[in-house]
Amino acid sequence: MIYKELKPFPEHFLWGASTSAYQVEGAAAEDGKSPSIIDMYEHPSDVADFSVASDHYHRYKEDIALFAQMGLKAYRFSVAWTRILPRGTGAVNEKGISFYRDVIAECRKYGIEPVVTMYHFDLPWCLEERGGWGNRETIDAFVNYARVLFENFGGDVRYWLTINEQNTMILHPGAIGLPKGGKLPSRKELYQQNHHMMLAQARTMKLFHEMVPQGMIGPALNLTAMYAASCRPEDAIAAHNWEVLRCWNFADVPVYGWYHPLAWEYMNDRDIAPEVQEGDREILKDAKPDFIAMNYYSTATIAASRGDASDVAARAGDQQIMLGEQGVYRPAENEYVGKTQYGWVVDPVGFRYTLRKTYERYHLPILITENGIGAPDILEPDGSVHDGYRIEFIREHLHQMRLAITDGVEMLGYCPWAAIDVVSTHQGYRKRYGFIYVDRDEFDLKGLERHPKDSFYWYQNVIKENGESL
Ligand code: BGP
Repeated sequence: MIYKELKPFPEHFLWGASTSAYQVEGAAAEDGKSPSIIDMYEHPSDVADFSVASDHYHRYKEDIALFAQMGLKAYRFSVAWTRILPRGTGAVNEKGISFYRDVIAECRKYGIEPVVTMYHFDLPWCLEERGGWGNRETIDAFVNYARVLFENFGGDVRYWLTINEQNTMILHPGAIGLPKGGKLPSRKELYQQNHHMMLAQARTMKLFHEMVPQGMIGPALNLTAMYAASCRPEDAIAAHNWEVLRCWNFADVPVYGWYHPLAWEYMNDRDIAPEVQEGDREILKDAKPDFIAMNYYSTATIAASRGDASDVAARAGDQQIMLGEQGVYRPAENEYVGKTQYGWVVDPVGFRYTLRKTYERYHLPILITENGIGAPDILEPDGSVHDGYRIEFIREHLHQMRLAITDGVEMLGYCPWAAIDVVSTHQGYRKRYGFIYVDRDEFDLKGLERHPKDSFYWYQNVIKENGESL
């Protein structure tokens, strides 16, 4: 669609940026925080763990001052459950509450809207030992945690995200990590965990609307439109299979209250459908999100399954993410898109396409909670960092978002990954995403000084002009 004129970005658009607790805070065992599953994961020996990360726990004032200088209108961060409730439930750790209260106050001081993720991959380890998300008691534990958050921060935080990338946790559990000596759950177990997370999320959204009526809450999913590898009808079916199983099945439950019909039949056929107890359907039907939070990095291109083991292959440059499923779909190459040096597809037009499909399906406003490019940025001797590739990446995505807005998609804001350099989920510290460089290496912590990158100044200008020149 070519338009005579592009619509502007909305007046109160949330120009923001994101982080998550375990990737930025450090202080992994300080002030009463207990270990989460993330702290217990086995790290490949050549990448940083999360014990110090970017030391944001001690430097949040300096960091938020820099975010303010960049002009951010929103800062998306996650709360570590293990700081608030070190035993998963029970006694509240006041030091944890006061840390996040200070972070929120610091944001407010500069007019930055805090956007809070309640759960970003980091289940308390003590709950994992009792069966984790496989145990229905974890649903109650999560809702209790939610209540503590709403009681303490509900008055100061308007935008809330329930669970980050539930679809990644269920579909690619190996990408998040494995406990030392542990093994991956079976797919049957994973879809049962998924069902419990869905119930926890639904009960939390309902509670939220009772306790924080002026706020907005939504799930944060990694959404990706799929292309068929050719106009062969079987490729179209396979692309639809994977789009449903990877994306819509995870957003349909919070929005419509039940699983996508295709996904439900697929789970039944493979004997991996969750056990559903009496009352579960009502719980799922009873809750509604106010918006969809979307993490978008890339699209995928899909061909028909050949029905044998050759359907499955590791994602280029990343042995921990397996793509393809026998009898469902196989990954294919796309000559029309780019790739990062980590093998992730770069597809700004696919961003517009994914936004259109998501909005068309749910008719809910969309908040982008992640989008960005990982690269081993170089700190120059004069303290500058020339990350023109990041500027290019974000500029193109924002241009496509503006086209999507012109297409009629309702957008709340854009919080790319990441506000500041953080530890990558499984590829360490050399894979950087931030607008602000943190001077540390994989193992040498150096001085952890902060240096705005070129993208920092570029984004500052974008925010100042409300995206007018994009
Ligand atoms: C998303 C996660 C983030 C972040 C990002 C980049 O899936 O929500 O926590 O890690 O991906 O991925 P990575 O760190 O693997 O490069």
